[in-house]
Amino acid sequence: MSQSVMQFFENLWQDYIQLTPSAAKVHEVLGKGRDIINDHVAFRTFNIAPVGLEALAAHFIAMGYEAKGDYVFEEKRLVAKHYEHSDPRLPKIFISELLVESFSPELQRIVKNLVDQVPASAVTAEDFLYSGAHWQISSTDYERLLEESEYAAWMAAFGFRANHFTVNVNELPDYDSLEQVNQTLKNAGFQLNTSGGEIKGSSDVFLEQSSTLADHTAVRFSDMEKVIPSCFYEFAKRYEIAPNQLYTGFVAASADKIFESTNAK
Ligand code: OOG
Ligand code: NI
Repeated sequence: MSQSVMQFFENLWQDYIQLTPSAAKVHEVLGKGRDIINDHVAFRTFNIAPVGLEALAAHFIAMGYEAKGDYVFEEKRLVAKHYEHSDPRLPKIFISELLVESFSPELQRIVKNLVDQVPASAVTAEDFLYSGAHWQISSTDYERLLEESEYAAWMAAFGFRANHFTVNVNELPDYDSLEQVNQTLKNAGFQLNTSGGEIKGSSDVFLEQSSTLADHTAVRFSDMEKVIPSCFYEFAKRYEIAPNQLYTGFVAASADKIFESTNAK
């Protein structure tokens, strides 16, 4: 018997806050004990079978989600899709995949070696989206990936799990603007991602976004332990595209900067 959608998101959240202790603190600071509604959850992967974007999406399609938007990130050599559920209480899902073939032969070799270690049965298992890394990687290979793609390095270290949850600022009592949310977070000691400015997007593109810089966590590589950036929290405020109809898509130019929330510097 498969787990309920509620149980799935609870398991996903528990895995995420283990790597991202500041997420629980974000909820305390912004929610003051009340429930926080999430706008979306984001996942990353490599475009290599059996772990391509569609293999991750299949889990959400099975829960009743539908594919909506397509996005291309030329410089980062990524593509992404977003998914929505007819139940408005369920978060949107943003899944990206790295176009591995467009990188150096060495990066391709390292990444293919990781993906080769993933059993096909793990990908369809109900815990796949919070199952982490199914491989061993050395810190030197991690550093090698980092030279070409921060995204590839993050995937190699952390594998399959939520990269970030996103507070739905429209549903947040006490806050009218994303500026106010950011100020509260900074007053509480959080560091925000300033790439592209603290607020990415505007009412002109119907979406404003900001994010914390990723927490740091100790990862056990095959040769040594290293403290590296893990996951972050995002904040999104949506604007109406028609009366009583909020924009539900993403904005590639803003997303391009949100990806950088897991950069080491
Ligand atoms: C995804 C970055 C894009 C958004 O909301 O635009 C994104 C990532 O960092 O994996 O989440
Ligand atoms: Ni996001």
